[in-house]
Amino acid sequence: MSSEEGDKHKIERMDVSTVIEDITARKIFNSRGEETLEVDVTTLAGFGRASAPAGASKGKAEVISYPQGIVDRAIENVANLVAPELIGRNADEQEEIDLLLHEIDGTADFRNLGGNAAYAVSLGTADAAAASHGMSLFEYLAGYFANEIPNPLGNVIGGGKHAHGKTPDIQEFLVLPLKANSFSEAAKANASFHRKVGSFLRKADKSFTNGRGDEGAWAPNIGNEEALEIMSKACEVVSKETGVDCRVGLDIAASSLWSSKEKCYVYPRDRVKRDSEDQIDFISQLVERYNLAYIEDPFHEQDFRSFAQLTKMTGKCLVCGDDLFATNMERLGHGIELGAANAAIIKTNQVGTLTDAWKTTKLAQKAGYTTIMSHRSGETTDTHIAHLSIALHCPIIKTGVIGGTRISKINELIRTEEMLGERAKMATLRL
Ligand code: 2PG
Ligand code: MG
Repeated sequence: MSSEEGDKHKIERMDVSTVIEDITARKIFNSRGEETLEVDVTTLAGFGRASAPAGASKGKAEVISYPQGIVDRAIENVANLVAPELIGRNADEQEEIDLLLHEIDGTADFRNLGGNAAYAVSLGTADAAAASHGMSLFEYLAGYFANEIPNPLGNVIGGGKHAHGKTPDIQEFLVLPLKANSFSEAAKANASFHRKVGSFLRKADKSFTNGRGDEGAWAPNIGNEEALEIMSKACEVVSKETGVDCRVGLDIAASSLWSSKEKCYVYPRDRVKRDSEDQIDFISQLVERYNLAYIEDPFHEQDFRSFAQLTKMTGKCLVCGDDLFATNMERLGHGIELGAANAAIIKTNQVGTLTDAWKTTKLAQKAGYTTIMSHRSGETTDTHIAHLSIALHCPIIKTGVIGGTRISKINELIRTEEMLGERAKMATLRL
């Protein structure tokens, strides 16, 4: 765009309260103590702020978080490239702002600007626009009738890349409370579940020190099946105690286990290697034996066909792509064609902007996929994904059970439920 056209564009919007007056980026820290970036967006009538999360088990198709891996470079880019372009524009025009971020970057994977810079600017802008209108983020994005609260999918036992030492090979053992009357009730069931599993672990291993992994999940010295037995037992007990039907889910994060050299999945803790066929058998048996409600990334991120095979075999269980789709429309489109899954993880920082995440979510929902708004293993106390889960009509939010950076999202949904009052409704799941 020529500078003349740009100025005209800016002037036309000068009388609006959502005109962007300032954009500032700074370095802060995430829950792992790693450097991350936070962006402030100031409009004439409001202020917005967003900080970027970070993955430990990242999909290869994700955008590049930072130019050459350097957070400072992304901060400089916001100051030198983004702010001059965006100041004077209207924060209400999300799609236009996000398109500009793509233009400024000029690559398909945000390698110049940094995907996390794009993320924080994109979300910070939406946050500022909402504040300028005196609205909460989800209402600003989706309107008055957005009233469905997601079901919380919570990490209870962790292993893989989220914990170290002799923890299970599978990255996440999750609980999904079904048929709760309210979000508060579901969150309470998850917290009881986490506590109960802690007490079972202490009984099973006297030397267990209450250690936890990146997302607040217990990080015990046990194998995969032992962890599943404990999860199952907790389901029985907690479902009875709370009246909420608790079910088990898994994030295998299988790309972390896949050895492209050996062409098999290597489970170091369990001392087992499984080729693709063995992996399909193993996973489908787990689904049946433990009545799993949810299975994420059971195969490595290039194996769309095994995903499709499992999806056909497992009936109602949600077979979900995270690293597989990387919130990327093209990859999801390919998956839909092949029938690779029936659920998709939505992580905005895997694609960079809110508009991109929104488009991928719509595509998934149009194909009948269950969409799951998700945190990353490295988080800040930001609460935006709580709002995005409602605004993008995701019936599930995956955001941990305990720990400050997880509870911040849970508590925001409790406040939102209270604010919606009688209009609040738990999203229904076909499970
Ligand atoms: C995942 C996520 C979040 P990470 O694999 O689903 O639980 O982990 O952010 O490390 O990719
Ligand atoms: Mg995952």
